[in-house]
Amino acid sequence: MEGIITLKRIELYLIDLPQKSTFKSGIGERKSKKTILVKWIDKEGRVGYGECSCRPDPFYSAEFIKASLILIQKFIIPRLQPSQSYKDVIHILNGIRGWNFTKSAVESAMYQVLKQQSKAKGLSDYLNSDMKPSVPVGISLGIYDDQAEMLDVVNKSIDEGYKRLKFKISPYVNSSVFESVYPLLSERNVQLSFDANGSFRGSDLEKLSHYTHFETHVEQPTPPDRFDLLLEARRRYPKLKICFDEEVESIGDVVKLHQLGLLDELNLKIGRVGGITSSIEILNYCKNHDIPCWMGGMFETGVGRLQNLELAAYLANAKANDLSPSSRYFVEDIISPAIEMDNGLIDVRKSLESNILQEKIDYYTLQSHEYSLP
Ligand code: OSB
Ligand code: MG
Repeated sequence: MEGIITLKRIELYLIDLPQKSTFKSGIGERKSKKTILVKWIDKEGRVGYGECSCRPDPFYSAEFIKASLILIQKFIIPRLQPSQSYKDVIHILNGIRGWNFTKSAVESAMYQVLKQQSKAKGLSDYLNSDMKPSVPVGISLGIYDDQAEMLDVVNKSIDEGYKRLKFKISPYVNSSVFESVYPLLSERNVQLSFDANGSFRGSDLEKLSHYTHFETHVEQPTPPDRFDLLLEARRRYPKLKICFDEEVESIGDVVKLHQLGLLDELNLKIGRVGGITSSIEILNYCKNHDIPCWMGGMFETGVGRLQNLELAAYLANAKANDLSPSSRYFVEDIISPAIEMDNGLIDVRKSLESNILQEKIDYYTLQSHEYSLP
């Protein structure tokens, strides 16, 4: 990304957006989405929003919402200038080790401003591809204690047109519950996949192998730093297909896992890899090496979701992205119109014309802060 960016004011919002229902995974339960919004206002009055989509606790990544707020206040804002190049800001952000979701929120806010400048190049220049008119959507489903309830959700999701159903799993989930789901999906040409969120350890590899029956990927089977367990699992169960999530935080992680022969597929989350610039580098690497890649999600509000959608629009071969419509998550979203899905597809142009509603942000704000530059 290139260009000069001015900065007049930064506003930070900690908001709490009520969810429609509770979501349970191997990580925990959640009933609402706490998130930080970064609002970048330049000297011309252009406005850009970015979302920090990490969790409110350190159970998915080391970052958590309230700490992100402190990082931005203490270590990012004091280093920003009234005028600087996009690359200068990336350099400042890269000087901070870790904190990818937080850095990504700042980059997205700045990127949304850059996009409004007439000389700015578009993503198609950086990704060497054209924007697709629509993107296919998959749904990420929590762990259900009740099988009848799960089947109900499965049937509903199929009827809504989702292209993929992704089930959260752990060593405590009995893989046989999916035997009845599998035919329902293949009958309707819907893809099945699993997400273990790193829950399988060395003694669970045999249990992990049960998922090879379903001829699909398991996302993040083992804890993020245990590629040794994956090499062992791969040796024992050659049919195991691995998709990475938590373990990939940078281009270096992608190259390492690819060179180890483990990277069958990548779930790319912009926040997890530290922002748009890093995502572009990773997407180009995946394209050059024929590694299937799709956009993941963190149950973002509309602000983060629009950013995910914008990148997803350049993934020519993704079968499904974790990009459910707003109505799946929230009682009401903070963008208008809300993101809608039609038969498993999201209309890119229409959605990207959505407006971010400051009055809704204010309504759901728990805390806000404002910083003006000279
Ligand atoms: O593992 O992909 C994950 C949400 C929060 C933390 C981790 C994950 C997820 C999802 C959400 O699966 C997918 C979505 O936003 O629809
Ligand atoms: Mg995942």
